[in-house]
Amino acid sequence: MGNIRVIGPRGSGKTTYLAALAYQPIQPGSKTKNFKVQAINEDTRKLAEKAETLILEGGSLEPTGVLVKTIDDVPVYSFNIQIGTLFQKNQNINLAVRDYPGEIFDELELGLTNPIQTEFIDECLAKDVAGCLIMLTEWKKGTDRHYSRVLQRFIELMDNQGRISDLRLAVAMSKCERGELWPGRLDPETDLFNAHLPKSTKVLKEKIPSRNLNFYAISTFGVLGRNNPRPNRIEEWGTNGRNSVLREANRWRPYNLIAPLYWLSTGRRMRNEA
Ligand SMILES: Nc1nc2c(ncn2[C@@H]2O[C@H](COP(=O)(O)OP(=O)(O)OP(=O)(O)O)[C@@H](O)[C@H]2O)c(=O)[nH]1
Ligand SMILES: [Mg+2]
Repeated sequence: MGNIRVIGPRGSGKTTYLAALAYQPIQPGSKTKNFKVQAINEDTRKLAEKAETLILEGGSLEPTGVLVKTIDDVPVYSFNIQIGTLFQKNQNINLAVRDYPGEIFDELELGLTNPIQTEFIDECLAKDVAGCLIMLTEWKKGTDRHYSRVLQRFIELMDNQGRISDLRLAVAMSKCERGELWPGRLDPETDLFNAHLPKSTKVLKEKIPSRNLNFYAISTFGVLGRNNPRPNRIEEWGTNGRNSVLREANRWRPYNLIAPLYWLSTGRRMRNEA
């Protein structure tokens, strides 16, 4: 079931998110871990290894292939996710996710110019794609305008391909362990998107039917503990908060990695983690 695409600007945490999914860190203190992820192809297993050798050691993954020439140079990760919910036991979701470099997304604002962008769009909007996870990350002044233009363009392209009414969009604020954002995770639509990215939110809500649009907060790094909301990350010096690494590997507990994928592929909502 369900091809899903993960898109979003440079540095929004897409590859790290996929690596965490592939690696699945043990979740200390979690009694409700009700999913199991299995890496299916070789690329995914390698990514899981990177999570283990790099993220756990306090490193940052490389930005994804700036030099890619065609879409085939962009890795596809595939996962099998088994989810048990309260009412349905062990549903299987097969996910094939292509890990695009963020610049393709950022450059949408400029209009489609090069062949790789055309391929990217064709692939994101193909009929067999159930939905896109759009990871956004900035929320300071000025970003909303950029995001809203990119999204406007993306929606135009969805329309051209006849996907306006049958492509789900899960719009997520990544790295939501950041202090200013963390409380907003409980109602991301209101407290993250309406509050910080009002233009972008409006563009989405105007054009996408509400049944196909959902807002999420995600943090691959998470916080230090259930009752300890300090971010489990250290900012890398000189990157203006853009790059971070994990702070305490043995307390690694990502927040909300699965809920958006579950909804994207089934159309059913899963309870967000608290
Ligand atoms: N604070 C915080 N930083 C994160 C999180 N996830 C990833 N990062 C950091 O964000 C930076 C960018 O992460 P990537 O996963 O490379 O981002 P990307 O979206 O794949 O970027 P491109 O491949 O360049 O498009 C790295 O320094 C990561 O360690 C998170 O949950 N919280
Ligand atoms: Mg990447």
